[in-house]
Amino acid sequence: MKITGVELRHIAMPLVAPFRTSFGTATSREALLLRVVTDESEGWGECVAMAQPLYSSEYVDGAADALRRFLIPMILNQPEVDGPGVAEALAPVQGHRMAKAALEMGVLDAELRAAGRPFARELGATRDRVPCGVSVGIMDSIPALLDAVDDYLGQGYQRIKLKIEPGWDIMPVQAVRERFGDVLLQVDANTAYTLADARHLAKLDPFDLLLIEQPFDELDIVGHADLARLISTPVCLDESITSAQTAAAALRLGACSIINIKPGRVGGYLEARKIHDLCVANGVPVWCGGMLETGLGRAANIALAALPGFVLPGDISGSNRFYSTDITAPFILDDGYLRVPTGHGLGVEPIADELNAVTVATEWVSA
Ligand code: OSB
Ligand code: MG
Repeated sequence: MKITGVELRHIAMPLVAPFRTSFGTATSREALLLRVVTDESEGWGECVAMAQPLYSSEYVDGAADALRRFLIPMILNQPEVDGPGVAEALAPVQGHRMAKAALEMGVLDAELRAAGRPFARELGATRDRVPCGVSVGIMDSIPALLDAVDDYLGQGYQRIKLKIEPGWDIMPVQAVRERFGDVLLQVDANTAYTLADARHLAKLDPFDLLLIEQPFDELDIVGHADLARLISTPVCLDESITSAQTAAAALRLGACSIINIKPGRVGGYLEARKIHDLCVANGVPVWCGGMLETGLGRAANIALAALPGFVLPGDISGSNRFYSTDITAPFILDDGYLRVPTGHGLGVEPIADELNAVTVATEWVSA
């Protein structure tokens, strides 16, 4: 397969409600989509970098720059490209994993559409539906939080994740436990604490949480290993896990006992599968994280989450969790699950009118 060119589409989609985390409040999702055009087909990639470099060092305009100046030219130069060859071709560029992941996703989609093969089967999925969990942002009050959680449980979500930060941690967890009993519950700190908070975080122990996600800085692997010995809540890493190599190191050091796999964060769906395989081999549970994806990234995440090692519900929600109108046919929960797409490639594609309505800028990158 030969890549003819890649269209970069900057989009902005309003969120149904502000999404507050310890690193900021989002009211809209700015993102970058890639339409990869080949001599045989077209494929779609979605870059999960956010507008500002607050969750990770990557950000939308930086990813676009890396793609147009370095990454896309590197694959335009290749006489033959396939999905598995993308990471290898891009290896000379350091970092920029979210940008690389988006390009690999687009090439994989193009290749699989041309070959008539579904993304899920290609990755090794063994299930035809995945259980849905929802990530609940920091709220202004406990009653507002309880209303939100009540609504999500009513929609069928099987697991609740509460975003926490200093000043919004023990109380919201206690309130949700008291009101909703033994619902599957976990928390995500997005690096808001340090090891000095270990005794405070131990106050979460009585609440039987599934896990605490990324309490400390992404580089503080040793701190997480120390914390894991001081609290009974299992420690899960998100930001720290940037590759199969960092996953292996974190596991070896005892920094986590569960891993959140986000394909964008680790450089692509194929690296994500490697981490899945490593965790399965070591008996470590994994789950699929989310980055407020459009229907395109959502379709791919659902395919990945259908692999056998994804034994915990992911941050895999219906389109309406974040968007009143998605750019693809919407994903709608069915009894707390989402169906794995079965069409060729991602199995979904943008609806032209919806895509155009959210497009802020388009550029074409070719040889
Ligand atoms: O830390 O998991 C995170 C969203 C944006 C950036 C970081 C995170 C999140 C989420 C998941 O919590 C949101 C989703 O369901 O897509
Ligand atoms: Mg997280």
